Amino acid sequence: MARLTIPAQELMRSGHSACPGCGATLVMRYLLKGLGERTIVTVPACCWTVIATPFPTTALDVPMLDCAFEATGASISGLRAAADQLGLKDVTIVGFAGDGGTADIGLQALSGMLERRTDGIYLMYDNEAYMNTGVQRSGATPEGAWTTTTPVDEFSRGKLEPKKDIMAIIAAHNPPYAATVNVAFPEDFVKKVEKAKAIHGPRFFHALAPCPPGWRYSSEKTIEVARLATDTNVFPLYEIVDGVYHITRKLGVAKPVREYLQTQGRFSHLDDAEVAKIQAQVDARWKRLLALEGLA
Ligand SMILES: Cc1ncc(C[n+]2csc(CCOP(=O)(O)OP(=O)(O)O)c2C)c(N)n1
Ligand code: SF4
Ligand SMILES: [Mg+2]
Repeated sequence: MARLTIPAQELMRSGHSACPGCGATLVMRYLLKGLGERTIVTVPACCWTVIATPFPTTALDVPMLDCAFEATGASISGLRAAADQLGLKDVTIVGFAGDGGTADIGLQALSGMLERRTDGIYLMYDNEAYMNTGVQRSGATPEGAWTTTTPVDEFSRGKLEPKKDIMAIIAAHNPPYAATVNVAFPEDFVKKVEKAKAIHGPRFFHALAPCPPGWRYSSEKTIEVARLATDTNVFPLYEIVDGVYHITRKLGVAKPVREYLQTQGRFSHLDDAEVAKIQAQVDARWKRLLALEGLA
């Protein structure tokens, strides 16, 4: 049965500099609730470097290192080696990076960390674009979405290419644990983090992080948008434990993808045919996931 409470301890403070309704702040909050205070966080260039550290303050009650945009995976490995040298065996090292810093420029360092079997956690918070620099498309931006570099005009209909499947890339490295998490389902989120914390080796989270200004919706709707992402099967919740897939939220009948798309201005230009195409893609991905689960 799903647990109905999450740890009360707050390791992320109020007074940070995120936009109202920022999903990425909730991602950090729930991650740290699951990991506890014996944690060191490394963060590359992204919204979160700005959120956490408006000088001379910090929004975190754990140590945080700023690393280069492309270097999160290497930074996790380095911190792990340093912690081991100092005898800090009980400290969890976690990299906290955006989709641009993970699925694009940081992919090589992430792959290296996974291949070296570094004992650390990598979380990609996915707001589906380069938000900190002004909503440019990333490899994780979904097909059809408006961004400032995938405009909607007489030449273009938003992003023309499909979203990169980061979980498939991670799965190909055979880590002991990988999971998707969503801020609309905090019990599921924290439970997965606690489970990952108890495992050794490279672990990965793909976290959905709705972004009001980038996705063009009103800031009080973050949880509604996030919940719809999962309940339409756009962002399924699942874990992969030693190669075995397990879907952690399954509705009898998923909601139509249109319900999710219409909450956000970045999709407001889509016509019926384009929505039907996205629905078909979501259905195909869900079917593939069910098949992967069935392999267990
Ligand atoms: C090598 C390098 N190139 C470009 C930048 C500029 N830059 C800083 S943050 C950022 C976007 C990060 O996007 P993402 O990782 O998705 O995080 P988000 O801003 O969306 O939170 C870019 C391009 C940089 N800091 N370093
Ligand atoms: S731009 Fe988006 S991800 Fe960045 S702080 Fe604002 S809401 Fe959060
Ligand atoms: Mg991003």
